[in-house]
Amino acid sequence: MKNSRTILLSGASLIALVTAACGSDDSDAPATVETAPTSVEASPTGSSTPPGVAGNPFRVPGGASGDDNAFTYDEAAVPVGSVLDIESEEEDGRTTISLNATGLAPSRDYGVHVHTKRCGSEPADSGPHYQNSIDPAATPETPSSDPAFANALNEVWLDITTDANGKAQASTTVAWEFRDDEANSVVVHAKHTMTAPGEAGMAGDRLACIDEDF
Ligand SMILES: [Cu+2]
Repeated sequence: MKNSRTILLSGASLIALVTAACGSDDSDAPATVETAPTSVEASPTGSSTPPGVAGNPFRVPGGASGDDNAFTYDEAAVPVGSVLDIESEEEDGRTTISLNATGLAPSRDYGVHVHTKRCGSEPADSGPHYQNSIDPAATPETPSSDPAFANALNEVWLDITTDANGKAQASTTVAWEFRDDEANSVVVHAKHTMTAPGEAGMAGDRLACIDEDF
C-alpha cells in the first residue's frame, strides 16, 4: 500500500488548510472540496507573490529555465506574477489534487488539467493530458477526445471560475495514483473543459503552464 503525501508548492497557512481539508483517512471525501478563503489578503506586502501563498509566480518564457517552470503564454488572462498552487496527495490508491489560484483575470472561466510533459517556451510543449487508462486511439497529432478516456475520472480536470479578485480554488479526487514520471505539468486553458465525443478534454488555448512533479 502506498501512502504518500506530497506538498508541491505550499505556504505554512496553506499546509494548515490542506491538512484540515484532506488530512483525514475518510476515503469517501467528496470529489469537490470547497476550500475556505485563505489568509492571502491578511498581510499585503506589495510583493508579486500574494502573502501566505508560497508559489512559483508565472512569468513569460525565455531566459534560464529551471526545474520548476511557470510560464504564461497570455499575460492578459494569466498575468505575470499570478500564482497557481498545486498540491497532490496519494493515499490508498486514490489521489487528491487541489488548486489555489491568485492573481488571474477576474470573473472568468479556465480549464485546468494535468499534462504529461514539462512546460516549455511553446504552449504545445506540455504534451497531452495524463490519462490513467491511456486511449489506444490517441496519437501525437490527434490527442484523445473519446469521452470513454477523456473524462474527469480518467484524467485530472480542475476547471475554475475566478472571483472578482482573480482568485479560485478547486479540488478533485481520482481513484488511482500517478505512474512515476508520467505527469509533469499543470496547464491552464482558455475555457472550461468540453465533454462531447470528438471534443472531450478540449478547453481552448493553452494560456499558461506550471511544472509539477506528481
Ligand atoms: Cu489540458
